[in-house]
Amino acid sequence: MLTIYSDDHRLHHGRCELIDGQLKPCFEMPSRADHVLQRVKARNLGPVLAPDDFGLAPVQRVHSADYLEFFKGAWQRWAATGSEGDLLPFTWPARTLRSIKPTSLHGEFGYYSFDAGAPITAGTWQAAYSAAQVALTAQNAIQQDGLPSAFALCRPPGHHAAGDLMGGYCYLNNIAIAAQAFLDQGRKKVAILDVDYHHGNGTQSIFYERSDVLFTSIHGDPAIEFPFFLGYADELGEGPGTGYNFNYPLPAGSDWAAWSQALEQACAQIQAYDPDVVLVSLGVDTFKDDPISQFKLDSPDYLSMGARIARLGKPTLFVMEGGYAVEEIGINAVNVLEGFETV
Ligand code: SP5
Ligand code: ZN
Repeated sequence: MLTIYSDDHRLHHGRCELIDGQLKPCFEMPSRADHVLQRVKARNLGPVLAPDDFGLAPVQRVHSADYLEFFKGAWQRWAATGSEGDLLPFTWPARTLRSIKPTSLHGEFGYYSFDAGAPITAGTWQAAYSAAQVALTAQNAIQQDGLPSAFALCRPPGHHAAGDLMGGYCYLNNIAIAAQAFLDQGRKKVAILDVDYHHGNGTQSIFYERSDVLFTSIHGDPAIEFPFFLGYADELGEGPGTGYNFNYPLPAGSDWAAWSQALEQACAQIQAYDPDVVLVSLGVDTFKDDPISQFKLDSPDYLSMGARIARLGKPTLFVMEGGYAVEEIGINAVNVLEGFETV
């Protein structure tokens, strides 16, 4: 399988996040991508190529112009104040407050984010821009070159980012940008399968009122798990999108037996939809030793996951999302890709 990868991910390295009442080093760190790349090479998965540059136009198909302008310019505004720490938001337009856009940097950051889990550093824009290009280049390999599958080794991840919101370690929604590119290049129906431990709230929201993108997600029950405020089973889409959104929230402690039942249901929906292409939000934070998650998948389970996805029989784009057990992230992610290739 072809892998697309850019070293630019290193330009994004947030210092700390608030977790269990403590400031800890960011779990979403550069070594994550290094371990995945190492494993891709160690297993001879296939060629590794740098991304092409498709510019901002395909990114603007998913993210609003004002959001992109804020994100692109935020660090300069922050640096101009003489500040050196990461730029972090701390006030959001929650209930009783107005969703208006203030003019100050921190006011605007609150407007364009939903948590404090997406720090902006000097290189965050460039890293996120390149991650989107990684996804677009892998998309292009399937769409233009006719490859049956490809792996976009994106970092930072993307599935929590909505059209004008960052959060949950995500800035640009790499998989949504790739899905929209398929549609803009003539595909009629695309299905997204989000297997990250966390609900893909950004991706869901971007396509919630549309029938040309089927969104399915298996994740920790939001009643007890981040992102808390989206990802419930009764969210089925809206307007023309009604019936094109399926969430499979699972309890803490879910193992492969429970998880794979949800996968069967998601796959049945995807099969019934009969998409032209399948895109997988590939998070491996479902792993039993993940430091921030509560599922119990083991490394061999990821081989089975990949094999099941392959049996959908569709061109498939894998897009890297979460996974924080850094030593095993490469083994688990590449197991999905190798399991896919055994079918
Ligand atoms: C892309 C992705 O996987 N983003 C995940 C963002 C999760 N941020 C909130 C983490 C809260 C974890 N709380 C667990 C406490 C463990 N003791
Ligand atoms: Zn996750």
